[in-house]
Amino acid sequence: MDQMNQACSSGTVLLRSVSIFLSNRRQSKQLKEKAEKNDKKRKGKKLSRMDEQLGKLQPKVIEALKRKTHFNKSELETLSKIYKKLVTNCPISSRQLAMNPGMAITKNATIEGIDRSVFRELLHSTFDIVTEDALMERIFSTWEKGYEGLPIRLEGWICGLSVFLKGTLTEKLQFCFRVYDLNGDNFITRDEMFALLRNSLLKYPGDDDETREESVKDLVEIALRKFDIDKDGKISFTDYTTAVKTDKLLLEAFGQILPSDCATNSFLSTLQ
Ligand SMILES: [Ca+2]
Ligand SMILES: [Ca+2]
Repeated sequence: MDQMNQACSSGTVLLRSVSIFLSNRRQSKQLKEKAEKNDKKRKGKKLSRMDEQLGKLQPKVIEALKRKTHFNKSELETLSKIYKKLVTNCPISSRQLAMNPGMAITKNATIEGIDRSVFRELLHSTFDIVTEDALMERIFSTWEKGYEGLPIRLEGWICGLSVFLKGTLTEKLQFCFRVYDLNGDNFITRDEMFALLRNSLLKYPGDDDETREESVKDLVEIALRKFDIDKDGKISFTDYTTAVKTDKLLLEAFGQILPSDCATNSFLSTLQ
């Protein structure tokens, strides 16, 4: 528990440093350029190592990410710098090793990435996502990571944010559907809807568990009437897409998992 608290508080500190970093970015960019000019004359080699640590992307990586995402060069560079601020060395458990046998890492190793406590804090404070833990966990595990159960690496961070902040409706539909399809069998079933909606239903004083369970069951049936276009008792991706295209508000019907427009715009404006 202590470890968890520690991880959470280090996450908060990191995020604070990110927001300071964002607000001072222009100023620090000027200072950095000045410093770079001076440094270049004296220690060229040391500087290139420093750039790496600051999250400067190689031109090849920038080109590849420009093709894969909706971000331009300067946005990619800033996102890379934010990544460097958020990154920690996360210990790799033997369970994670077993799940990813192809990985070239040794036992008791650590891997650089954004771990779940930092990620959750970011979703909450920067992207205005106020949702319960179970859904937060789903967002983390659905985020493009390359390897199951591991922290988010640079490319996954940027590709995930591209959908999150600038995604097309189709990209957002795919992301949300993957989050809501809890067991990954390509259908959102009654049980899954029940689990998702139970958590998001407010507890009213005087409501007992039985009444609440009944209300959730009613909600599930209402959701099925909206979404289950082919009437087979579960929601396929085609059902979901068809329903959302007729009513955009249905995109996050099973819990908020995307940033608000306001949070999106304010984050994107800091990247300019
Ligand atoms: Ca499912
Ligand atoms: Ca169906």
